[in-house]
Amino acid sequence: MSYYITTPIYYVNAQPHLGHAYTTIATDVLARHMRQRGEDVFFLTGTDEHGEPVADAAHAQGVTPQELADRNAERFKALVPVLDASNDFFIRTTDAEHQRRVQEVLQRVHDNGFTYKGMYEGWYCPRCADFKVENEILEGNRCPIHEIVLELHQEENWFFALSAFQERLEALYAEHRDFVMPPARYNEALSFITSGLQDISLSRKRLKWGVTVPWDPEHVFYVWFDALLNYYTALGYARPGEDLTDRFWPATYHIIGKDILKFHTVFWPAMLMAADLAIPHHVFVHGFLLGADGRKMSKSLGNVLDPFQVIDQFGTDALRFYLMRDVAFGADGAVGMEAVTARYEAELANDYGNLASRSIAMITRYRDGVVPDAPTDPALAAEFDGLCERVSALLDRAEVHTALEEIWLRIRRCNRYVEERAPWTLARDPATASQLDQTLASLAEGLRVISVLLAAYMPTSTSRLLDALGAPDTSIAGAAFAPTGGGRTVSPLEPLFPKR
Ligand code: ME8
Repeated sequence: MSYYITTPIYYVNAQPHLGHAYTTIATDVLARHMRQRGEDVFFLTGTDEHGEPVADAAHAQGVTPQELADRNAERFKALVPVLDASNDFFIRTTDAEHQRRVQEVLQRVHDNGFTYKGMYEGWYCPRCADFKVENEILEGNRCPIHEIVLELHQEENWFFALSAFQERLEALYAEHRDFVMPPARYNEALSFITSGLQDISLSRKRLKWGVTVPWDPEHVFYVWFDALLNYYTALGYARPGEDLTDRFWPATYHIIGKDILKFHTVFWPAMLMAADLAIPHHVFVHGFLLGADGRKMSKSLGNVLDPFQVIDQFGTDALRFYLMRDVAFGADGAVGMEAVTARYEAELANDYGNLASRSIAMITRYRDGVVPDAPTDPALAAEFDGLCERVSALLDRAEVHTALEEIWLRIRRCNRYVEERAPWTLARDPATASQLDQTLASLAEGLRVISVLLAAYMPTSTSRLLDALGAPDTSIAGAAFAPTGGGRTVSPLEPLFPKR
């Protein structure tokens, strides 16, 4: 089965920050998990480089928009391997191939009769690249986000006939209740639609930094149309000489933050309908990471969690784990360095790291480093019954947080098992040798299954551990608890999560 998953493409007028890392990591967990299941996966991320904010930022810095885009796109590109994200392609909307395909698709929208020329007058925020409607405008005609004074713009635009898609969008939502997830976001998007759709600007005349409108070259496309199409255009040129569109379109999942819901759940499917293209299966909308004080993260409030600092201190796996563990996927959540440290110590070092090191140490000490080829304990095996299926089903719905909790419960169960069985006591009496064999075989097996399931979350640590267990295979078929220990030889393991 093909599985095509995307992150938003990030604006190059700012620096990469934790919010970007969060979406990219969650998307990567899903992509890696699906690869473990043997699915045909394509994972896309990239940068959004056109539009007024970029042109303005470049102007302020005395460089061309292309120079600014080139410089900042590199920063976003460099972040991907730092996060250990396994994307298959990195798209930049300034790629010539992307721009050509944007023109092709939107020409079709035009030919299909869904565009018209009109006069637009409204209050415009250049930083948002957005016209504000009445109920959004702050006192003194200011932008609700940037608080700068809005500009009254009157200009000739091409319009996209969004209102023509009211009924088809309502039908889409009625037939596909999981088009937008989680359900609260589905309701939000649907109520936006049912409250009545207005046509939207498709082009800008004043601006030069964008994709030229092919049927009216004095205009460039409004940046959101150019940006959304990245999900489609990338498949056409990600692999030189090969067109992946038929193999991967429509996308399985767009993972986005709640700030860009309207664009992905209303404008985007309408645009695809207008171009006779298939609609993606799901848009998963996650919440916002907040400062530890529960307020919006901002440098001036001093409550920003810096992903690079977490990585320097605790490692990439710890950042990935922390973000998937501490914030329910879909909800807002406060994050901070104290919580990172607490989870690192209690859960990574103590729960998982300790289970790994003591299991391997006991196999080494009591059985010369060989996992006994003895029957595993049916009581412990029962605790793993259906686990792989449950985790898979949760990740089918992009529930990265709940799936991780399922896995963690088994880590805690295995630690209790060690205490219950007290292998150090069993080792003292030759009469309990077979019980010790069973205990060690069961622990090795539990640890192996857990690590296969955790591999999508923490690829580096799990791979070290699985290598030490002599069982490096991470395919999902291996996530079933085996009836015997297997007789594999273990090797020494440096602490996975050393004290910091
Ligand atoms: O909106 N918490 O780009 P952008 C969680 N270019 N996620 C956050 C976050 C936070 N505090 N802050 C940002 C754009 N994000 C457009 C998208 S797509 C066709 C075009 C994440 O650089 C989250 O995924 O502002 C959010 O949707 C995205 O970054 C916005 O990135």
